[in-house]
Amino acid sequence: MPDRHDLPAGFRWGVSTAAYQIEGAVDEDGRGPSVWDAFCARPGAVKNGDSGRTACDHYHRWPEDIALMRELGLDTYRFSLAWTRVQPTGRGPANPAGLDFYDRLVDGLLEAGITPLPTLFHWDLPQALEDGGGWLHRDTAHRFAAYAALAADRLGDRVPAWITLNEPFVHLVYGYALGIHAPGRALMLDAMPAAHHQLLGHGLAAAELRARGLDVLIANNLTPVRPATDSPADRAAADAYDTLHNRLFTDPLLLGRYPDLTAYGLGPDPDLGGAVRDGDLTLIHAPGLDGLGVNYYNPTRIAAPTDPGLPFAEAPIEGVPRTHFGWPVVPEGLPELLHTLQARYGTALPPITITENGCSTDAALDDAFRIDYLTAHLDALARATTAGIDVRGYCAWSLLDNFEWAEGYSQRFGLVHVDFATQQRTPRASFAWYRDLIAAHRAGNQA
Ligand code: IFM
Repeated sequence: MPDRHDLPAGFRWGVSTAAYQIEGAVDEDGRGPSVWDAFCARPGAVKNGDSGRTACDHYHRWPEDIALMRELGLDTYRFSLAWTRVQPTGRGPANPAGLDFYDRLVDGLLEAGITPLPTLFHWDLPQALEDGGGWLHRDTAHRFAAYAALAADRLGDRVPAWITLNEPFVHLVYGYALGIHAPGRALMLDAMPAAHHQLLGHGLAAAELRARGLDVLIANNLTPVRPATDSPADRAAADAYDTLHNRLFTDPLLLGRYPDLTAYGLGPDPDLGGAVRDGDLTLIHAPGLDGLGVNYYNPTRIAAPTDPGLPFAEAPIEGVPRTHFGWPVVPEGLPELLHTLQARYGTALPPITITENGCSTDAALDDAFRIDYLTAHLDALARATTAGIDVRGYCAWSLLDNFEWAEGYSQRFGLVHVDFATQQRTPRASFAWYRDLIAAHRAGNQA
């Protein structure tokens, strides 16, 4: 049975983070407010009233964090740029001091032998753009492309590949449909224009990146969807959920069309609340993708709806371990998902990078749970690559304990423990495990 040591030669090892979750320094060097600054200020929005105001203070401690990455022996560091450092209001000329930070970070990474893999948007929209409608408003897509161009102009000489958006599905549903993430809008299906405008922003930004000779990826949260039973009603509900979670973003990107959203009352050829205009799907599809980022955490079990407003209901997954967050641990869901993508998209599927995978644990340094979690997922991934799925790399979520959005600092995903009172970083047992795995895999492939 293949295991993690059988991942292909040249496989690239990494970790992932995101700007608002680690940087802190929200008022420094001209950074403007983002939707997450505003959301955290709303009473009751984030557990314990936490915010990313200081987070891991990575803005000042990045040399120490790069030293940790160097010790891990990483090939890749996936991080995100805070749009409001580059453009404090989301429009207009670049703020040089904001770009200087990423310039230093990129140089530091390269000096440590680590390839920077930036994400342009990991949910921290400039508040000024949100005030004008945010992703519900078409102009935000054009603003995003202009920001991408500014970032690429400054960093593109050293950064070969860029991820446009992180998890547009989660941003759509949590941020615009349910309101449990910033910007905190609870619009349910009226949120659909925010799906289309994110994709349009991706397409326009991708064209800017391509014009500069840069590679383009997008990262989404994907999940294998399992019907709760074999009944026709549960299977239909699972199909409906799969369409929303997995196909709403991936079909336009890879096939140039939206999936049939009849189950949501939006029709077989949906215009997403009137947002889709002639030529948009070409703009989204035409730039092509050099890679698909897959963020995998768990499968989803779906039953027939109990709430008449939605065509599905989530059912619990029983009999498996659970992370500190309560998420089910199902490593075989990862190859299941990758085989589904392969079957669904065939030759349209670009090479895959696992851009996030990991678990939250308690604060302990001895995180055997995380080691078991990562081992099982990487073993499962190796079964998929051995079966012919083209996966080029893996980024563990996350390097550091960090600000876990609405959960504040209560969920710790780090290979490295962070004491948020002192900012002391202490590598956990999983850190040494990951370092040794990377070294062993590399040595095995050099032999
Ligand atoms: O922390 C998040 C990250 O920002 C996006 N993907 C899932 C992670 C864990 O919830």
